[in-house]
Amino acid sequence: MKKTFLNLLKQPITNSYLSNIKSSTLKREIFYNLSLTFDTNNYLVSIKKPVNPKSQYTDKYAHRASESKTMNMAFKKIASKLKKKFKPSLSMEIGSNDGVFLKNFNKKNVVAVEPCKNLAKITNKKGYLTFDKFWDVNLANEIIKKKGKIDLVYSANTISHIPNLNQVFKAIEVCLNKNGVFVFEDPYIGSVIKNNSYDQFYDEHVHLFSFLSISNIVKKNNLKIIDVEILETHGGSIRFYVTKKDAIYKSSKNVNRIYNNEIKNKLNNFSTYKLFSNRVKKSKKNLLSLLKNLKKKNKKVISYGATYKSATIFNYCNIGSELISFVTDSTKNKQGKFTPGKHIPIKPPCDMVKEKIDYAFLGAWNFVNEIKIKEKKFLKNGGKFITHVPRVKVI
Ligand code: JHZ
Repeated sequence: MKKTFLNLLKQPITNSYLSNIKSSTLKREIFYNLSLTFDTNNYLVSIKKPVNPKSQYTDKYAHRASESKTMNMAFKKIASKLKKKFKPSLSMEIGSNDGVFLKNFNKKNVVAVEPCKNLAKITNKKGYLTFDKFWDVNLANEIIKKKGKIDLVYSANTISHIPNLNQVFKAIEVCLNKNGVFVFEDPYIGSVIKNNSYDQFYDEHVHLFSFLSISNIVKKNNLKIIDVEILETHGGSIRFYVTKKDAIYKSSKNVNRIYNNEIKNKLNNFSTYKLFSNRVKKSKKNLLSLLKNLKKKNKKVISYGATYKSATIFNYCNIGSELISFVTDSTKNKQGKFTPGKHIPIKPPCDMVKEKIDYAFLGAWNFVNEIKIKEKKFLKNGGKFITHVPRVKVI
């Protein structure tokens, strides 16, 4: 049974950065209700009524995974680890974005799946065979017909975006070699609960995974988890290593360790999610009171990183340009646009000292270390960052 534990109110599609705020443009903006459910049967956390993927993964997809140094390094590291460990002849990535992971592979030995046509064009142009379609059994069959069965499938921040998980794993079962491995990583619900990072809930994150929920779903599809890791990436992610049920691999010790940890933290218990939802309400209250106080004191506050995550915060807390003057972002195709729902202007990175900025809310709090290094001058001149994780505070 699916039980609702959190209502994050009316939310826009996060990828819909607006080019202007004319009333005719605003009329076309799509909103939906962001309610989160916990499935008492398989322990999966999901959006109650997901948005149609066709209105999300368009040919105007904005996010570029290669915009942060941290992620470039993380993808390089995992690519080299996987190549060493599994020695794949043929690899595939699902959700290849702008090729930040692919670039670590020889073009002949890897194929990619990316339904956003503007992104698929980028990697195709670079010489990586990219299928601009949604991942499903039909596509899996089309790919193996062309390239043969696959030794290594990798996917980062994509599987949690797909409503029908049974279809995902069925397609994996179809395309993997006998001893092939499927490695995927997505934000971890355990970290969201611990860090109060409720902004990990937005239209694209249809599910947030735990070990418990994924082990239930893979079992149903004749697959098994052979290893699992908890990562620092994006403020807390979980990485799974999945193979066919009869593959040669034995399960790593991490499997039991993480299972026990999740039981200890009651990730199989609805009350954990209800308590979390109370903390979210408190976080909203505290953030609004901090920003309103700063406004009273005539402080100039901006937001750093026009993240999809921050769309949830601004829309849930009702924060617009009366509290946040503008948002800065290094992604060229977000600049000059307006944030979804609350329509705050997005500008390119600026000299925060010259612009006399007093505070910057960390929309990209997951890259706090990288940003602190970049904005040394701002910090040295008395500038301060604001975060809401794990609680609302000035840092
Ligand atoms: P970042 C997107 O979410 C969408 P977002 C998606 N659904 C997902 O799962 C995650 O990515 C992985 C900018 N920036 O990665 C770049 C600076 O301006 O936290 C990005 O626009 N200066 C696929 O948007 C944004 O911040 C900087 O110094 O929540 C970061 O977005 C740095 C480091 C980043 O993901």
